Amino acid sequence: MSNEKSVSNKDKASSSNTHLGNGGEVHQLASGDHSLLTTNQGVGISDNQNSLKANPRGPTLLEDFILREKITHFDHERIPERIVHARGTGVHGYFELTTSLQKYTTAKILTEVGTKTPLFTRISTVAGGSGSVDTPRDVRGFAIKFFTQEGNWDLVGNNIPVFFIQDAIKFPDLVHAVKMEPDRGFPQSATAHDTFWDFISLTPESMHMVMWIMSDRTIPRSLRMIEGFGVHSFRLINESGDSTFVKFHWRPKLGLQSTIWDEAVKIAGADPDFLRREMFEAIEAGDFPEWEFAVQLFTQEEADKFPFDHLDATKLIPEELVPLKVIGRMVLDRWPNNFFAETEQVAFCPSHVVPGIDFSNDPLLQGRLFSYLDTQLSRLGSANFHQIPINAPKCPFANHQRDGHMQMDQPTGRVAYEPNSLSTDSPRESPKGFHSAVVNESGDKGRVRAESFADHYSQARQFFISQTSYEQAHIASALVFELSKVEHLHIRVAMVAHLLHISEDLANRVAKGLGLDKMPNAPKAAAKVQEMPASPALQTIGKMKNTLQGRLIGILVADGSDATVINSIKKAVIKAGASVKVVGPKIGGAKLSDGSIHAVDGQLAGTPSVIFDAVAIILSNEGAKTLSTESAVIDFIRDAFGHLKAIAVDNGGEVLVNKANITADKGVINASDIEAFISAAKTRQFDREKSVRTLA
Ligand code: HDE
Repeated sequence: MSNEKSVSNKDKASSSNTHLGNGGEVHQLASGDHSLLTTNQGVGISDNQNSLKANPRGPTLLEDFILREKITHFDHERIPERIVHARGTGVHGYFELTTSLQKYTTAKILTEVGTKTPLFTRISTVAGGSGSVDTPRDVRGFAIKFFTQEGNWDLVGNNIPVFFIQDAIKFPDLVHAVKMEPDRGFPQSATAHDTFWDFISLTPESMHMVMWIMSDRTIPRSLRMIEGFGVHSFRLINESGDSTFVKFHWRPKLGLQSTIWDEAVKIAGADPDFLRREMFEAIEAGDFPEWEFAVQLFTQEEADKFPFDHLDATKLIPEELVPLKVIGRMVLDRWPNNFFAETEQVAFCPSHVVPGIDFSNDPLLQGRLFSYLDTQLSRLGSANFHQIPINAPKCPFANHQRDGHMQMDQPTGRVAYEPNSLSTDSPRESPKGFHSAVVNESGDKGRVRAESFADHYSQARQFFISQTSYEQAHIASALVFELSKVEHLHIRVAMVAHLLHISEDLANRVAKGLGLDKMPNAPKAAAKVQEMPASPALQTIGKMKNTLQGRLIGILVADGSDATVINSIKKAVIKAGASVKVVGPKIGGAKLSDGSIHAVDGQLAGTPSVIFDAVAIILSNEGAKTLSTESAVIDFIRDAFGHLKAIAVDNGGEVLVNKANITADKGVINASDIEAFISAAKTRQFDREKSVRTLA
């Protein structure tokens, strides 16, 4: 991070007096030093500070069309927020194919190696409103709109490869259960309440997803450090019309990284926009987030042999069974010009696919194919939402759909139908267009759940046994935390009963953590629980990268701090790929040992250690003495320690570490040993955890 605040690219680019036209081009309203402020009719405004009054102290006149236009527009500034995934961060970028899937599909985006396809990605939480915090325990939405040469392809996934339910008809109930309870209007953006766990305890098919949401996957450190999954099986269709099943995966270049739960809670207070800000700062700094794009390809015959049904969205296909094939990469490199116009108005629909890509029969996906188009009509208010610049295809598109609210196009000619003989150049159907896979469907119609969907516990068990012991403890503790917020005992008991099918050890730990006096009986399982081999690919810690890339180091300084030590730490960690922010008691800077004034990026009270991956406490003895009565400093150190971070200290720093009552371990390092600090800062001190909190 730079110490001098300069005008960012964003500041330079923004201009309140320009309007983006439909095609995205900028229209200057007027030339000269200052553009003329006008009404929406282009009438110049001479006074934007005072409304029109009958006399200087008299009533405001209805005649004031400038006031009325301005207030009316303001009154209508909001559109309905998304029912789920309301809180999101959007970024522009591109997709580049590195390996052709020509054998499997005709979709050019998956066959033309080297082509860069523009895209817009929106990463979101699910449960909270649009103004909710960034760091609740929640699934992250991972939605990508590819603007391909053959039309828009929306891959609307999550950062977890499975889902809560098997059938779309259950979605409104799931969402009503997780959202704020309707009588009291809380809790916001939290699963830790009765209605959520009541629904879950009565929905055994959710158990696999429950393991994932109770794991560290739902408390990511950065939006750049999460995976993405298309979740459902899709189909690819090739030139000969043959189809192959496919699952889509995104793997972050920076690896995975999660927070500690206590840290996530404290970040919510320190910086509600933490993840959005982190993404923004990375992009502004030119440190562009990148993901590998990978596929799992399999045939119907292979699928028939899987010990689960791949059409069931509560199941994943272990990488050991069908390996991932990396075929491309996504780079996010441009922050939107305007949050509302782009991030808010972007309208993802899983039904947006291009020729060569098709749907599977997954009943959850089938329901989604209806829902998203429908929701856009009420959110964006018009069937013409595809004309909004962020939603418009970047390839030519033409048909005979006409008129409607907020129509921006002016189609010419008398022909608005097909087939026709009156026009030679109006759009017509063509064999080059979209084809569905040819699939033979037969069987009895009915409201039924396939027998092959009956196994609700085997993959939940596989997930749990695949985790490191640290992660297992986090899952057990998250369950204890969440269920401790549930008021009804029978719900807590019912959940523990389900856990017995997943892992007796887990059930015991949670029961103990909840203080249950006796272990309930496990509910009857609809299918026998299968023993599946551990899959290390399901871990989070195992996918953490041993790197400082993407990590943020905080250096706490005060007047008198040693300039040489500070500068050498800064230099070394930046060289290793990290960013640095300096924290001090005063935003005006700190006068260091050599007399220089070092700029400060954050004032102590507003910049707790939770926002950093590792910290250095560099203080003179005098500085340490002055700060020793500041609870913010003690919290800074205690939290860094409690959140398993590396801490570098010089003599002054050590005084405060002692004052914070911390028993130093190998993650507390003398600031002179920069190499040791860098190596510890690349990870977390997971072994320390048992000394700082009781985990279940
Ligand atoms: Fe969604 N979901 N969803 N969902 N979903 C929406 O569409 C829905 C599901 C996902 O950044 C809504 O535009 C149903 C699975 C993401 O704008 C809505 C079902 C997965 C986003 C909707 C599901 C998702 C949404 C709300 C069960 C992962 C945010 C606003 C059949 C594969 C996209 C909107 C963005 C948003 C419906 C289940 C991912 C209401 C009915 C499974 C990432 O249409």
